[in-house]
Amino acid sequence: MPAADWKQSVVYQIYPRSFCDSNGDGVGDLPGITSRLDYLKALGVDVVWLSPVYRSPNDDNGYDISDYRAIMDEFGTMADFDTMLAGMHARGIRLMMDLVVNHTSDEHPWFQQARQSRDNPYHDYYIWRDMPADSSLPNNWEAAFSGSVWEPNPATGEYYLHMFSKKQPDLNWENPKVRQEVYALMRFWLDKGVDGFRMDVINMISKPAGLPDAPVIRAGHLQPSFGMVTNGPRLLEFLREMKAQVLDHYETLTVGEAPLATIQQGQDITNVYTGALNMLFQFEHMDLDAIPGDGRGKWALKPLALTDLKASMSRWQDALWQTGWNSLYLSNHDQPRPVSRWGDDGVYRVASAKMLATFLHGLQGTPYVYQGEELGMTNVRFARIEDYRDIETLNMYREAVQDRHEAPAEVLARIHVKSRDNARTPMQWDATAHGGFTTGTPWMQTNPNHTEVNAAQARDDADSVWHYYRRLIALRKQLPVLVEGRYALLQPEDPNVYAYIRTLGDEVLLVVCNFTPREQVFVLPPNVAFEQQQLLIANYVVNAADSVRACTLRPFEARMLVLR
Ligand code: TEU
Ligand code: CA
Repeated sequence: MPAADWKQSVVYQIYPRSFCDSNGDGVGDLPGITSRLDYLKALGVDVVWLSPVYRSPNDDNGYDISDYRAIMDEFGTMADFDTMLAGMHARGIRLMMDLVVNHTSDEHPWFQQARQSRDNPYHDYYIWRDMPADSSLPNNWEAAFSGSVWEPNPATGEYYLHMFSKKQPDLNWENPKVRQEVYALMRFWLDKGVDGFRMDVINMISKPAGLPDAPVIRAGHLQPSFGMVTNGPRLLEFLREMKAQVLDHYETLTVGEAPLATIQQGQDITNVYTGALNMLFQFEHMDLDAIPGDGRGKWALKPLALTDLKASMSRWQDALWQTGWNSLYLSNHDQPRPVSRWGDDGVYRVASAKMLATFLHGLQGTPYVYQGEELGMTNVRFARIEDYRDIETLNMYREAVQDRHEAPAEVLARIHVKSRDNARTPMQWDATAHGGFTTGTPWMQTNPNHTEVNAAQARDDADSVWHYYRRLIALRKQLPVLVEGRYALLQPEDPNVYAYIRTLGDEVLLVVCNFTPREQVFVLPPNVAFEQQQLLIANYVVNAADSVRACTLRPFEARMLVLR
């Protein structure tokens, strides 16, 4: 896709299981999405990222695929898919499918074959190690959803590698047949008219030779291992091959999910001349409210320091300037709701949701809106672990309570803050039962606050978070400075207010965001000279005479202005 137009794009992520149920079985589906395309059109987004809808036993809600060319029965048929895609294109909305090829489901025919014998032609599609007589593990790697990454396969007397659940065996990308299989299934969807891919944990596909032990950072045998596989020796080679053999032959938009991505990796992979993908999802800002190096990972909670967020976002804004391109996101189906995480989901829910959107959409890159974010949907605090569904959450709870004998209430409190299920409660369309998501019983309970927080209410209220997102998204289409302007941080040490400028020629865009529930005084540094100020958008009524040179910001107040 010519850079010119996707650089103005705003992407909307749909988590199909929780978006809209059309047939009352309590599970979202493709006809449900099709029935809501006018909602997306009205919001103004022009690209949809659709989380996986392929055939899957749903061990990890679709990120465990058993047939890459078939639609999961619960979500509908291929005809439903074609109707949805045609509906999107008719509204000028493009579709990015989720490409999950670091691993397959263990129910995929490739793995079903591979696990039968060592000389099965599919055996080398996966990663195996001999299982010694004492069953000792090949290395000390812990899987993402707890436990070892190695699962026994008695039929061949081996272990197979799975970085995620044991029903998600990793593919062996060293095997050229595996790569050709992936390129062929990408062409299948691109030939159907799909416009690009979000690529799941794509920086994990090249494993280090010898699969050496991970550094020991905590007691016990198993150690966090993501860092061992997220920058493999042949990663760039594989991605460049994918580009040459597939992406270059179509107009595509691509974003690679890259846990633990470094600035160097971001520059290498998104470099417009020598890279392979349009942008990456890097996670630096997503880890800022976890204690670094703590063996409990994201569950080791610590408050966000705004100066850390400024430093991280500024590093990526500066590093990819004019060479690569950033993705901009605060939430997705793996992260808690931003307004609960970094805003205030009580009295300042609306103001802080708008502030976080202003902060994010003012930056250089492609903004992503995760379903419900445009309504200011919040985290859910289910009282019982039985109400949770996410494999990562349930495995963590079981291990913490049963193996480490931690107090269930304490573990549940951490789940309330960081569980992926916070993002996966059904979409809140209206104030009726189950938020109008289904006429049946939802696969997961709807957040009880759907009676206040819902799309119908938001669209009727011109001052809602929804209409604020609609205006922000429209600005990106109107203002070249928002797309091309050079980013510069102001007052890096201020722990309460995040202010930055974007400059394009003699046009300066100023974004000022109060990240606190208290009033804050803001004084513009004298080196930001201007004669006129034009307010573009703000989440409070601002008196036109109120100069941004020095002003008092109300709780979570945000302003975006053009200075000339
Ligand atoms: O997520 C990869 C990933 O980094 C997450 O596992 C993340 O670390 C974790 O969820 C944070 O809590 C991708 C998909 O987005 C995720 O839904 C899948 O579970 C995972 O890959 C495996 O496919
Ligand atoms: Ca359904």
